[in-house]
Amino acid sequence: MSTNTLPTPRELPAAPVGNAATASTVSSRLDAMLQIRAYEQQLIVAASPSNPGTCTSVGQEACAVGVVAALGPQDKLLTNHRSAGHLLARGADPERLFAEVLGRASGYCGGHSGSLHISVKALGVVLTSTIVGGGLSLAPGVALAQKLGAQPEGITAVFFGDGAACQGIFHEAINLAATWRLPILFVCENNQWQAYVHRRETMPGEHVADWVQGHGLVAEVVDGNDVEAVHAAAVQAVAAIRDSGRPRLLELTTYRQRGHFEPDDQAYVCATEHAQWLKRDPIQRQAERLMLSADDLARREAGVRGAIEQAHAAALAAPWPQLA
Ligand SMILES: Cc1ncc(C[n+]2csc(CCOP(=O)(O)OP(=O)(O)O)c2C)c(N)n1
Ligand SMILES: [Mg+2]
Repeated sequence: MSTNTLPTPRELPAAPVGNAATASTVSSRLDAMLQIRAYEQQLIVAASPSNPGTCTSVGQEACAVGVVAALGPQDKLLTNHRSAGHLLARGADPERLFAEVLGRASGYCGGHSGSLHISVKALGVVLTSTIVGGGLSLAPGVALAQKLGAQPEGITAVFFGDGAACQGIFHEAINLAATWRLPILFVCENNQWQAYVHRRETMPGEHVADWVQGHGLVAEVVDGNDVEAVHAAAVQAVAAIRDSGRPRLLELTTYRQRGHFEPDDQAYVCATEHAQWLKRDPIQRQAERLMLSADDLARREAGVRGAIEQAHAAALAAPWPQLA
């Protein structure tokens, strides 16, 4: 982890052991990632066949858990089409998320959103945007409202992908945030893929963080598959934004383990690169940090999976919305 130094994913160091986090927070962050993984696996296996199109964040759970845990209740959050992890990390109820995806009345948006447009006012989740860069277009407005309104102590966190960063709106949002001194945490989950296109084909270098220095933003590249590294960087960035009122960018280097959406056979993916990234799985690394045996991890996974299966079953039994 270093400011604006740009290691390639394969050069990133192994997860540090014995950092400032206590064993119980390390353990609870593992559980939070397991919950996201179990929720998305349940969607893949049980929900997606009849509701195709879901975009999962399998392999990117550390980004969601590490960043969202650094935010306070007064902060706002905007997310993109891979939003389940961000929502669950923010405390969303898996049953209501399933209900939303399944079009049930008890879903967070009354079943009208599906997975791609969820907002949860009570959690400060302003928007899930399926329009790539949609969150970036709105984040300056949300942060300006916070700054001028009743929440001057709040900040806005906006999650977006490397593909969104290749759009013009990214540069507009960064420009406005820097010029107007808006309290925004830009979180780029650089997962190497932009739908079916590898980021090598659309980016001049490996990292988005390089592009914002001209606007005077502090930008940091972090190992996005190490939840403790992500969390430490996010805590620091959030504190600096609150203190200075100025925006910052975190670029989380990670990998989309599954396809663009479900189903997707990933025939276009390089098997070697995919295999290398599987070895950097964020859940596995956190389990290693806790020195869990394979059996211990399997037991924890099973416990989380049981709760997720129950949530899915309850959502399936929930009523459909009334037609107006
Ligand atoms: C404005 C716009 N253009 C294209 C699309 C189709 N599309 C959906 S996701 C996506 C890739 C986005 O890549 P990235 O921002 O890196 O996010 P990731 O899917 O990797 O999480 C594309 C091209 C869209 N939804 N909106
Ligand atoms: Mg991407």
